[in-house]
Amino acid sequence: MADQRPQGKTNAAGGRSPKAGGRKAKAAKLVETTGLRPDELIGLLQRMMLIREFEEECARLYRAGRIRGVTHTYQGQEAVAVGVCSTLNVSDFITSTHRGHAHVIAKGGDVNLMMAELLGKATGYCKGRGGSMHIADMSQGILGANGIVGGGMGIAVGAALSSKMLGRDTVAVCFFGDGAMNQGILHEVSNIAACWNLPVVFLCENNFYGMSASVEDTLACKEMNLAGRAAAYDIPAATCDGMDVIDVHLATRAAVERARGGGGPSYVVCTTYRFLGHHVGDPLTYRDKSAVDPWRLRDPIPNFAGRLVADNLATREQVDRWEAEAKDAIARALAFAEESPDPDPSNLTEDVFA
Ligand SMILES: Cc1ncc(C[n+]2csc(CCOP(=O)(O)OP(=O)(O)O)c2C)c(N)n1
Ligand SMILES: [Mg+2]
Repeated sequence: MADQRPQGKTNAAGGRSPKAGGRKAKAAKLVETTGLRPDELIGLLQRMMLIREFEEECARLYRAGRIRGVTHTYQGQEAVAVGVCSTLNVSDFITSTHRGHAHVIAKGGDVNLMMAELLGKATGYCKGRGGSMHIADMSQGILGANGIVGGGMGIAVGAALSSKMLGRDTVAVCFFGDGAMNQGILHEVSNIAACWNLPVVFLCENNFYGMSASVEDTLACKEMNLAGRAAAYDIPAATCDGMDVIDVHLATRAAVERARGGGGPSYVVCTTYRFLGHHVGDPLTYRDKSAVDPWRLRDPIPNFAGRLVADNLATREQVDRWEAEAKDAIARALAFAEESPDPDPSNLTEDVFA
């Protein structure tokens, strides 16, 4: 599991050729194999494109000194956020991480309010006071990004407990990384979630690194993959291809349906890769420069676009147009943020509870 080469399914043409990667038979049956409508499948691609454009803009703004603090972007991992959140209802909950812009966008967050928050504007999600790692939107079940690694775990299990106590059928999905797998709280919440049969999905994004520490160096039991840990709590687990939005959707859907049906918690581990550094300013000295190349060939966006085209669900022209629309939406979000007022210093002590 410590092997960082992507397993199979590589489309050497970067998704441009429908025949590449042995995908054709499956691609021709996307509607049939997923049960999703064509517009829902197209929506997956459009949402991944919107996330990519948002993150590219964030990186530009950070490098230009216009976003302060640290910005962790998500390029390469889009299929995870979108595949997971496409299985959820508005009333379901997610908890997110320090790398959380994509989770928010995929769950229905507003890119205008996000961009305003990143630029520290009064119209932002947290009135410009929180920044990248504190975005939350209760109206969409987004219980918050979190600068504490593993910080969302207890919150997600609390949300799942509330669902159960209130007799609701809502599910909580807890996003976290391979690094967070080693946080102590995961042991505590996994155990209690299993004992109390809570409707929660522990969703691990294995991008092979926690900052500069590789999974290879930090996973004690090499024989057991990350999902194998779930066995200690008698929790069912699945590992899926985190570069394939459909694989993520199907694996998560099974876990969400189990939770909603009273079947209790699950682990889902998505194998993925971050194309860029831990944060935008990371010089990436710990990772071989060429290590990203095979993963870029598996870029979830052009690959899924290629599958939609191969399946006659989209044309190349439509794909290009959707990409342009995503760029436009982010340009509008930036304009909204730029035109928004700065916070008023006289309000500084508002929303301070202690
Ligand atoms: C409790 C805690 N310990 C350490 C850190 C510093 N830190 C920030 S991100 C990170 C790595 C997290 O790795 P992973 O969970 O794999 O997520 P990824 O960054 O790969 O998305 C660390 C150690 C922190 N923010 N919180
Ligand atoms: Mg990681």
